[in-house]
Amino acid sequence: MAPTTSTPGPKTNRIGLAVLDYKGGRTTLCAGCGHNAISERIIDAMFEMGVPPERVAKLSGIGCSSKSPAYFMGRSHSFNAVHGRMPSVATGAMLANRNLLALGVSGDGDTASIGVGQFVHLMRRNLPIIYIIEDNGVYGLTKGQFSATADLGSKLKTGVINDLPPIDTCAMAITLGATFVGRSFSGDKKQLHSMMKAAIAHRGTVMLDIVSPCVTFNDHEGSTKSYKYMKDHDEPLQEISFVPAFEEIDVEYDPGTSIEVTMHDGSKLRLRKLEEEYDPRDRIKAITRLHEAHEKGEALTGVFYVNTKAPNFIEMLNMTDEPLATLPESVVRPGREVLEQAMEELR
Ligand SMILES: Cc1ncc(C[n+]2csc(CCOP(=O)(O)OP(=O)(O)O)c2C)c(N)n1
Ligand code: SF4
Ligand SMILES: [Mg+2]
Repeated sequence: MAPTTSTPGPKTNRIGLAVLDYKGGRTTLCAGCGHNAISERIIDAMFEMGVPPERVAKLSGIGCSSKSPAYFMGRSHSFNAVHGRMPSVATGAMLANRNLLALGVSGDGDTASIGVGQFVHLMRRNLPIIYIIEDNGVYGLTKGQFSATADLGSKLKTGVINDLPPIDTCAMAITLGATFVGRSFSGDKKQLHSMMKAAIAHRGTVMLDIVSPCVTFNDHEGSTKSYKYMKDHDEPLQEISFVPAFEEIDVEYDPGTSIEVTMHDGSKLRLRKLEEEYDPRDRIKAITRLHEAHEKGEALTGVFYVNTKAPNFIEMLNMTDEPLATLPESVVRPGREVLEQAMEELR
């Protein structure tokens, strides 16, 4: 009789889930769209970090990018807000339940055009959220008009040239108060993967601008957000590696060539410097370096700024440890006597 062999089951993470538990619906985006690759990196990072899907609140606005939360983490909470208005919904969700892990997915149009007013106020609050801009320089969903992140001089398929300067969402986020700011490229699997894992470990506003080519409307010669342009011009500031708190740190880091940042949960973000002088803990230098990149026409990527010391919005508001959403009504909704007493005090 042939010996019986047991077939190994799927690989599971530290909370016993398989990668399948982090998947979502089948994508309806164009084949090759950068947004699909970003969804894959989110799935991988959440799986490897062992994040319970039910703890995650996916939030988005309107656009192809904002549709993408339907294509990952189907077991998580999800809210598709009005165009450019996701930040206020995300703020409300986090104030109601501070134990959630908020993951905002937006587009360059959703953020830097119609949503810029909400975006700036989100950045200055340091709300715990991972805010991703899937940046293709155009409004993909409405057939490819330039957005406010399109570079000066870049060309549409129709030959139209962009004659306005771009908004650098990273420089803006750092200036306003976001505490983890980086730029990556949907085609750079390794860099994006480490950046996503570090983002999950951060308890403040993470703003990641991820260049994500639109293969249908902005992937031609003359575009600065195409696959070819990014492959030819991508200049990373660091080699990024991330060691989660639940894994043992086996290799010593060399402070001469690397910077190690301890994240809120004890994980380590290691940045092997490719530019000797660059220190992502220096806010002023980070802003200066981004402005220099514009002057030189560089497509700079990497972790531009990280600050794990600043208080986040939940801490600043001095909120109760127990989320408002799970407190009993008798506590969150004081009775008539309390209201009358408050009115009396105002007289
Ligand atoms: C209030 C409002 N104005 C305009 C639109 C039309 N609209 C839908 S998506 C979009 C732009 C989306 O661009 P982006 O955020 O860059 O997403 P992408 O499709 O490129 O991923 C626009 C202008 C809308 N849906 N609602
Ligand atoms: S139109 Fe562009 S942004 Fe939208 S799904 Fe297609 S490739 Fe992606
Ligand atoms: Mg876009």
